[in-house]
Amino acid sequence: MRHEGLGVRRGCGTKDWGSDTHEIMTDGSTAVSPPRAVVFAVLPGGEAHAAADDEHLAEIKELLRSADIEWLADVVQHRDRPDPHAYLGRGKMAELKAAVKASGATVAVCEDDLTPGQVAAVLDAVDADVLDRTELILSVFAKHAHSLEGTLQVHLAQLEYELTRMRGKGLVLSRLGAGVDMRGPGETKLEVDRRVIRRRIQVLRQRIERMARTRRTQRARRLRSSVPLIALAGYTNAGKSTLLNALTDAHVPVADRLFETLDPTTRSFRYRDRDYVITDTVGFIRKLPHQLVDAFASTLEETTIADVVLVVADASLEMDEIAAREKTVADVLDMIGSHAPRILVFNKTDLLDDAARRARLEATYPDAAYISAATGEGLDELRARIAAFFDRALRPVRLLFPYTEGAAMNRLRGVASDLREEHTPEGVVVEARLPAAEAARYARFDAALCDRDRRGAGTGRDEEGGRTHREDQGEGDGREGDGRAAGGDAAGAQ
Ligand SMILES: Nc1nc2c(ncn2[C@@H]2O[C@H](COP(=O)(O)OP(=O)(O)OP(=O)(O)O)[C@@H](O)[C@H]2O)c(=O)[nH]1
Ligand SMILES: [Mg+2]
Repeated sequence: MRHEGLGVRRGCGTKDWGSDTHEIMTDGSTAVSPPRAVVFAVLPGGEAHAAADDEHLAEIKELLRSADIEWLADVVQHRDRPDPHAYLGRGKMAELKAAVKASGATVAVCEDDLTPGQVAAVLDAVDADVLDRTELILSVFAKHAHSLEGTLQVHLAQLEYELTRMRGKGLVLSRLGAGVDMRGPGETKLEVDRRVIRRRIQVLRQRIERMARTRRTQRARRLRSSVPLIALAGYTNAGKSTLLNALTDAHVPVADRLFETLDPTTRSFRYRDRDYVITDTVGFIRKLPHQLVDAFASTLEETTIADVVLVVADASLEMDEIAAREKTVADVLDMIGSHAPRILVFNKTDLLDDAARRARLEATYPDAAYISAATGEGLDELRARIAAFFDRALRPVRLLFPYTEGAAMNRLRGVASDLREEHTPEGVVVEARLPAAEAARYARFDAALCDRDRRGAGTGRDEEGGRTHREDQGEGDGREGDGRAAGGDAAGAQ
């Protein structure tokens, strides 16, 4: 049996650390088996409580599953804080070594982040690769990145993390430079490695920035169109993509594993004569590596420009866990500068078969929406709630469109609510409610103003009306006549 290393250096590398092990079969062929892990952790509390330990380790096991790494066993030490040098105490380290040996594990996975010194200490002790929490999360991201932008973003985050791990002495990445001695005068191997990584980081940042620019152009078009913008945010696996699919005709892949979605998807839906644009992005997790937040900054911007953020939460979890995840999500949203109002949406209510549980949840979160994206329960109420949110910002208007202004009139139909039309000899008189920005855009058609114009000189408005028409065509993104087309454009933002 031959084990292929999980990374460039054991426990730290730019590769997807969750690499498979190739077992050489008797007939000479190779069979791929997933890496096998022993998890180790320092948990608070003097005494061991198996149930509490399981709860603590549940998430790291989910991460392992999402990274296609098989969990074999765990070694837990109860103490206030980890050993600063080796993470585990001497006795527990021996236990970890024995567990790795006995189980045939190929990797020891730490529930928490490790310092470079602690990585070195564990590597010294066990005959296996070592991964810490951030590396594991990065490896899940690496597995699930499909688009070029997503792949580059994950790679950038990996390199950024790697750079922080290289402060320790002797943690050299021998693969860098492909064996060619790239040392400048007086440079150590470590300095060369740092220089090479920094250069790669710089190149990646430039490439990602170029892609982000395209996305921003598409986004600017959306912003200008004044269509209400909604962002989905929330803990990974809460059901954000399932909700996007349920509200729109999107077919974003959905799976019961963490960080299934990395690339943002934007779609539109129509409800009571109004279009809404909604974006699904990458999910959050406790201790989300800040390198990932940095690398995914342009993706996460979607959340910062929305008019409202739907914070999707999993209603089927324990109350403590729900509260902890809410805090994590709120913290990440604050960190990325998302200041839009938030509506808490509890999803997966179909899994709440205990009425008392549901009552307790509703009592704790009375302002939340309760839905099942899978069965459709509560979706109509959610749509109504979204509509009500935007309604509050609507202004009533009374406009007069001369019959020559058909295109501008059509464009209005895509953004107006409660629209009433009346045909008069002067043109179509429209009563409607509009978002503030749209109301300002149509101010020239104000019916009262038109009356006054007609009574006055009269010719000035024609000129102004002509300009308005051209502006509307220019900014309407070819949407005249069909508000839905706005969403079609926006959907182009991958
Ligand atoms: N029972 C039930 N399962 C649901 C519901 N909504 C989503 N799920 C399941 O929950 C899992 C995660 O759903 P996703 O939509 O991929 O979750 P997500 O929030 O987009 O997750 P990431 O993209 O990984 O952050 C999938 O297995 C879904 O089928 C629901 O209302 N009820
Ligand atoms: Mg998703």
